[in-house]
Amino acid sequence: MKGPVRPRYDPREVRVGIVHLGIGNFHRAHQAVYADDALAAGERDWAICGINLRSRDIVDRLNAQDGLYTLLVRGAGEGDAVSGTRARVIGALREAIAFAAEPKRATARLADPAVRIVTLTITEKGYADGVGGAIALLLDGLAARIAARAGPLTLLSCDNLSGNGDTLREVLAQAAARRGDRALAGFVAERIECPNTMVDRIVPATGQADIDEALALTGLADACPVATEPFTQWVIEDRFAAGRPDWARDGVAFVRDVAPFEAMKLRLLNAAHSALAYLGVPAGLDTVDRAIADPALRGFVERMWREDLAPGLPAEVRDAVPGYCRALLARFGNPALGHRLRQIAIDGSQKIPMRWLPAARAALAQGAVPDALAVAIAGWIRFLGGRGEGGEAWTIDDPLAAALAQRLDAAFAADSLATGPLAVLDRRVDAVLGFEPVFGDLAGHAGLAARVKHWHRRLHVEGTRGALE
Ligand code: CS2
Repeated sequence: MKGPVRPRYDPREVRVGIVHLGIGNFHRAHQAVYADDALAAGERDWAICGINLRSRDIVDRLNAQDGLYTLLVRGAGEGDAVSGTRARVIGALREAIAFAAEPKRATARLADPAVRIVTLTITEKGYADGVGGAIALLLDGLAARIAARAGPLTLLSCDNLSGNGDTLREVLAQAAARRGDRALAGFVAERIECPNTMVDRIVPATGQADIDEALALTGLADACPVATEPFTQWVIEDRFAAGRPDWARDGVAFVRDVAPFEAMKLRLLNAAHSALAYLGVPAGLDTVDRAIADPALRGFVERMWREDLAPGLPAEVRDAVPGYCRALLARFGNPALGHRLRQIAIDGSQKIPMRWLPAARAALAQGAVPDALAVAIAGWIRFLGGRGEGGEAWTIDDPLAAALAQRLDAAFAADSLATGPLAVLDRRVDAVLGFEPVFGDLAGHAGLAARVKHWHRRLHVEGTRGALE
């Protein structure tokens, strides 16, 4: 068997220029690979110091193997650019810090003049300012940076939020104002750049099969390999405060405005992912490739794209839509990824407002009811019940799970036996659709509610396949 592709540079001879917050699999299969490319091309100042905010498990595993890990790129089979699995050792992650264990070291890294870019993958919920969170750490780091006169900094959000850079800047500005620190507020206003970015690569959670395959392919025991697809994309607004790697060489697209790309990705890729998860899990489906191979679900996703999601996309990307959707079907169908629907189903309350609701809002504003999106929303509401068509159960992993459960429980009111099961189903729809933290101004929209109730009943009575066929 062929050995792994090793770093084309000596990892001991590079310097940290990027701090990353959130060293999960997505970071290690995306931004870290671009940093690795820059290091390999001879730009030796862009190694990464990764900081994990919550779990220290990944930090310990990485430190035990000098930050080196295997990237497994799995092709879909014949016709794909990659056939079989390719292994590559990534050397870009030179330091890993568990914030909870070493907060001072984390802050000091952010104040290091050699650090010129901070990248973030902290998920949608990470943008709420809280004790021990990323926003608090960033502000501490910026305050230390002011004290050290370490110079300006670029903060690159790599999360699936619309306007992720703008959101980050806004959250930082508000949090700085709450601290009442004028120097800090001034630094946030004038000395940092937060370009918007669109990031794309499908990266499932690591399982034992990945660990075994990494060992088989490379002969190296790796406790934290990452498996991913051949496709990768990064579009960034070219506003950097203190320089950047020459990433255009490595395939990054630098643009003036990311919004059209981000809308296309969130509304076509991520919206479909979430719909497949909430309709597929209750039907007993396990992975994205199985779900998209199901004719009822595939047909539904294509209808949702065609009728509700593609029409409102910005003019700049409209011509690209058919090709993009075709490519997505192939990416979703990659059987080598084993991308679990339950992983995608996590944090629905944070994802749905970015993925489904902008298009729903636009349609409703024009007097049309987005019927396919109503199916998807009904799917989420049924999913929140925690029980599938075959009786299987799951727990809801979502920061707003408790509030949602409370509303759903209240829907099963004292007169439920008298009003009958279908009325209870309708009340569950009202309970969730009326939840403003998710639905905002759409909460309680009568036209939308009527369609969601229709589909929610059908999903319960006929099951996913029956309702969609
Ligand atoms: C997925 C994304 O878990 C999810 O919610 O939709 O992580 C998706 O795989 C990536 O955005 C692909 O770039």
